Amino acid sequence: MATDLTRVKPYGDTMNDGVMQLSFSMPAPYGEEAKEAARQLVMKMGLTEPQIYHMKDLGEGYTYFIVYGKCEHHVDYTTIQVPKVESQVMSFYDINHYIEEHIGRKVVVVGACTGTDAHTVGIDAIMNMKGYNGEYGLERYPWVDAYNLGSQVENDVLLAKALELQADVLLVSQIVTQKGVHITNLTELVELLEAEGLRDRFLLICGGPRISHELALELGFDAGFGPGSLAPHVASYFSQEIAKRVEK
Ligand code: B12
Repeated sequence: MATDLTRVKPYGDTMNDGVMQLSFSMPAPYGEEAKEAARQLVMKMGLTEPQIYHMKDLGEGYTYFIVYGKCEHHVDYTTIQVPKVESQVMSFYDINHYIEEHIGRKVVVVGACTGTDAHTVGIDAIMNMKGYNGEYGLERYPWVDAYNLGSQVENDVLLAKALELQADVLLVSQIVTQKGVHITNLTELVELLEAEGLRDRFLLICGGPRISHELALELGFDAGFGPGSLAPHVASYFSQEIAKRVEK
């Protein structure tokens, strides 16, 4: 039977049974009362027939749960529209050829993980010479001048360096999202650029495990890249976008 995409719901054993799995921790001491608390909570969330599949004592009055339950809701998949980066993804060789042909000079890219965030692996994956997951990073691209400033870079330091290097593109990585710190950092950068009258001077791109293109647009960035991003995704976008601006 064809799936009805206007009424999509989770399934576990059989289509449309609504079964889903949740995992969470609670500040409740491990035991039967904690189990019952988790069961009641899941029912309050609207799931029926909850089963505590797994629970583990996290120590010091905390318990971790994996719970199965039945979801009674469905969504209309056919009405969903999600903003996506629209550029055509090209290969390492095609991107360099494209920049040579359509821009005619090297693209200058300055990247950093900003604020107090010390996670370097994400920005390195995009920028480092050796690359990530089978793809070279931007430092390897002959038609890109890539400068990776590392982590814990303040927004004003990033901006000063970008101006000094005459950057075309700013790449901002945000991994830590506790208390919405990524939103604060990214918003502050946009506000700084706007205050200096420099917002349109750079193509502004952010990335991280909890960044989507939609969120990036909301925050005033030109594009956002989430988990699994690779250098060619980013380079295809910025080279095509800069070429559009050059051709105008
Ligand atoms: C390694 C690691 C560390 C290392 C970092 C070392 C280093 N040099 O980077 C160390 C031990 C230092 C560390 C410290 C901390 N960490 Co840590 N860490 C991790 C861990 C295990 C892996 C992160 C990683 O390297 N992922 C691999 C890379 C390749 O993936 P990625 O970052 O998502 O990047 C990809 C995309 O997101 C995207 N991308 C990322 N950036 C950008 C930028 C641009 C421009 C683009 C286009 C794309 C892009 O492309 C990348 C490639 O596909 C994660 C858990 C996890 N499994 O993710 C926790 C995690 C990120 N850490 C966490 C925390 C809480 C911390 C600490 C606060 C812990 C503490 N209490 O001290 C500190 C924070 C220190 C600080 N000031 O920032 C939490 C964050 C929770 C949250 N919601 O914010 C996580 C999720 C662990 C957890 N589940 O609690 N951490």
